[in-house]
Amino acid sequence: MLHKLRGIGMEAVALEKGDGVGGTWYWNRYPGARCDVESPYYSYSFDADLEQEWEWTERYPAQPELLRYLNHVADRFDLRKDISFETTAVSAIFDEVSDVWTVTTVGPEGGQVTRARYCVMATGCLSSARMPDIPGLESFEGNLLHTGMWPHEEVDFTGQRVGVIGTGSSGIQAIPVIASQAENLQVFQRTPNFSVPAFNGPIDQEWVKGIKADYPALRERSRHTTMGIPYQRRDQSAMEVSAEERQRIFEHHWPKGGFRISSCFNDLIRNKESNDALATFVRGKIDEMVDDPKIAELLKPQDHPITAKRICVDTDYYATYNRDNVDLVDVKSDPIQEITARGIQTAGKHFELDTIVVATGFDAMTGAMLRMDIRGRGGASLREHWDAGARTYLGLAVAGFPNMFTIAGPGSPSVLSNMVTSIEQHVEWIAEHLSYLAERGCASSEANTVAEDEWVEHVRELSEKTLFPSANSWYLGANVPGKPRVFMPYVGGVGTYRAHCEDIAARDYEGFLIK
Ligand code: N01
Repeated sequence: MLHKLRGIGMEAVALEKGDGVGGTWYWNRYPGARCDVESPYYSYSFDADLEQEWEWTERYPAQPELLRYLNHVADRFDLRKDISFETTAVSAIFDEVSDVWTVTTVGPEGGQVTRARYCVMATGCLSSARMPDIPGLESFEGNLLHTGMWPHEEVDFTGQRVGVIGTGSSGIQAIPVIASQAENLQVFQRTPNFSVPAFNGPIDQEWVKGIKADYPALRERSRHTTMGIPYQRRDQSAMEVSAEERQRIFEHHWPKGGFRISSCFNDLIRNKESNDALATFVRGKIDEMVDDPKIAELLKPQDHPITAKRICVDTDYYATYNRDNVDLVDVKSDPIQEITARGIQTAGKHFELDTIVVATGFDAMTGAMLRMDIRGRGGASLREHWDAGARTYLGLAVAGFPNMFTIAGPGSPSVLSNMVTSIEQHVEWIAEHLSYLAERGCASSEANTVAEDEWVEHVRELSEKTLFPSANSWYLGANVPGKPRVFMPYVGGVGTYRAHCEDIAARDYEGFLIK
């Protein structure tokens, strides 16, 4: 966004809480942290030289490599000089008379104030890490680590008794690596998740060569897909083929790794029968990978449709339970009661631990913005506006909050997609919109309430045509006690969404009040 704003001749400053760039890849330094989108696709497309010159080493990039890439981008485009690091925004207040935002920050120099006509919230969807509400958490005398706030120094688990709480993507990635170091690992699982192997490895140079030769076309294709990744989705229902053919197709896609399995039919997230077929197939794979049938049973999700929570992409996750130093503790039947000075107390047992790794996730999609006191027209607060669930127009703007734009905000495909594709689309759309305002000498743009209401309704209606809302996921806010249950991402796909945004722009930003 900063680079793009400079490109359209605007002056911009970025406020960043961390002491370096990288966002997700700056904070999530836990062992095994890795992207679930293949590296050549999980990269910026805005600069042809950058995409040609950067060399990825692994098919799925690990956190250190992604952080190197993002630092490289920051240096290459000389971004740091306009980034204020270690600067946490605590409030953003809009002044209706001057049409200017005042952002108050705290940083090493104490409190400061930044004034700007436009305020772009690039605050992230999974950037507000949540500690679980378990009594006694602060009394633990060992090492307590959250995957989303991982220390910068290397953590060595050698010789340690380690407990991991949580088996979402973060836990599933960290568990095999911790197990390979620790003396003993206890995994505290409340709800199993579906995970598929990445089949990661060193990147195939021939494959990359092909991609680099065809980058413009591949990028363009990605922009019009459902997920923002240029996979070909089979245009057929899983129920249109015989059971044998279905099995053959699932088997064919499985070794391709990661999300490719969810592209093998076109109705897996819409048709319960098709979804059940894939879920049964993956449960069968868990049986094949886990030696102890009782453990395999505990690891099989039964409570939600597959892909209704973001499917996890792992390396050796299920096989880790075949190790002698790893135990699975089913905290659904034996709930965690408290954390003690020396470990974890469940209803039935006390587990002595040196380190507890908390992989319990985030206050997703709205958490980072709602931590700030954001006030729009008439001093109205965003917390109140979103009291019954996030409301946006296009996931890009909020009625009553003029000149504020959100990147990958609720109501846009964001977390259901390749984030880089979605982020770039929002950056381009916002920059074009700001250029449009500048060309016309306008000082203010605001989503109107009717357009926002209609978009919120459209996002809800679309989600209800799918199986997504039937899972207790963070997409719905279900992981945060008291958070309103509203399905936040737009399920219509990156391509359809982009066309819609472009159409709104072509119609002189219909739904926006511009003056
Ligand atoms: O968090 P989660 P995450 N006691 O919310 C459990 C992205 N990501 O950090 O379901 C016991 O998914 C909770 O159990 P339950 C990706 O989009 C991507 O793992 O509430 N357990 C669940 O098992 C992902 O979806 C990558 O019963 C408790 C876990 O903690 C998103 O980030 C890698 C508990 C939380 O799972 C979030 O993933 C990592 C308690 N009190 C993350 N409270 C890539 O691969 C919670 N849990 C790119």
